[in-house]
Amino acid sequence: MQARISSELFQRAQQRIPGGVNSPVRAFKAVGGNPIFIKRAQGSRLYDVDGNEYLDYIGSWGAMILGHAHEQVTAALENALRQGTSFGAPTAGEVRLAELINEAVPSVELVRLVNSGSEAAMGVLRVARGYTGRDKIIKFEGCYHGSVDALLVKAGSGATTLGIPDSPGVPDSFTEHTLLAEFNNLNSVLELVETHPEEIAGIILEPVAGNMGMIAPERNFLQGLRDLCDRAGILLIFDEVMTGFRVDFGGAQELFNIIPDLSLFGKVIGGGLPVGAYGGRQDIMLKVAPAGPVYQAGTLSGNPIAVAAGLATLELLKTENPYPELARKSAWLTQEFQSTATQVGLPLQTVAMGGMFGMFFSETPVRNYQDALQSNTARFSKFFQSMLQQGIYLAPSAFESLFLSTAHSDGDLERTAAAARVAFEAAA
Ligand code: KE4
Repeated sequence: MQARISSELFQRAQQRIPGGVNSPVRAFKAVGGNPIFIKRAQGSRLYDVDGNEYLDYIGSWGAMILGHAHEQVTAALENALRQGTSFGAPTAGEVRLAELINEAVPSVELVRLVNSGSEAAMGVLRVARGYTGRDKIIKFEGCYHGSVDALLVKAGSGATTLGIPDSPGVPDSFTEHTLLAEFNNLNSVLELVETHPEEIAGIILEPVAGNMGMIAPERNFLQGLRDLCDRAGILLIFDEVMTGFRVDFGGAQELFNIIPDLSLFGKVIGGGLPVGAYGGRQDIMLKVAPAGPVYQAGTLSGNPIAVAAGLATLELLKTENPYPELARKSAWLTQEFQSTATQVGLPLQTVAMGGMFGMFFSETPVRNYQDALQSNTARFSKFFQSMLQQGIYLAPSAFESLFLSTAHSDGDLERTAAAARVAFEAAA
């Protein structure tokens, strides 16, 4: 596989950009080799600057659920561009997007648009604390909520990938109110709540963990959190930046029928442009300025171009309801991976939910962050490199999830399963 131009670009990039990339996980540090520079994308495929073609299972980390350069999303963008790109004033599109989010996720009675999932996490912490008058927040080891000081504590995704889950540069005083619990372990949460009565503003989690690899919530875990929050006057906060409009149109909260007090969104709701959002119960969100005193602002929040891409994406998801088909495809592919790995004698754990799926090279089920850290990342790297050489582009880290789009055909999946047979042999 030719990579001359990518290599030259990476050398140049490192002269002017830290690590040569604008987000750490893109640097391939965990899997070895240099990142590939992408020239264009269409449907389920990426095309790099050296003319190589890949089947894409990252989809811009989950945003591109309709595939790349979808004609209706592109048309909406072209139309919006002609009207101007940013006004710093309210537009009808923002109202429609807020209404659509509420239609899909009824628990989101009021929503504030921002520009990234990280910004949404900052906003949601502030309003949770402002509403309850309490300071502490419980998060879970391995869950990732963006590069937010107070939440870069045992954070997943790129922070774990690079071995810096607790980043330097975050003063202890910024994380003294951040309490850590173990995913799928209700007792670890109960202990914290009993130790800090009346002090905890919120419990924030990815309802399906997607940033320590993919880990599903076990039975009663989410309901247990809901009941605990109700008893202790704590706000339940679902970070659905990844799962929102990904595992189902109404997100994980619809799939598991658990209603949080506040939710975060990103990725899909921007259709590939920068959009994040936080929202939830009206009485809580009415605390957000200018309705209330909790301040949060953004020059490009609700940007008309980004909103146009998000609106086109959500309208298509609403009318097409691709989730059963996405679930069928992710289940088929993970079953293929599972049976092939078994034939090769490799212990593999897989999970699939709607348009996202995950895998761990592990003898035992992966229930939490510590289990994930025990998985065989060296074997994952060999698998990743073999798949890449065969034109299949997976997340360059064992601590990420994989994403399907409506553009992935059954033929794409069969090709991926065939490539995996070779890659499992290479990883054995
Ligand atoms: P952004 O600030 O990157 O838009 O969103 C942060 C975020 C918040 N919450 C969840 C559940 C997320 O998955 C993310 C971002 N996800 C990572 C992928 N694991 C983004 C990829 C990257 O960091 O480059």
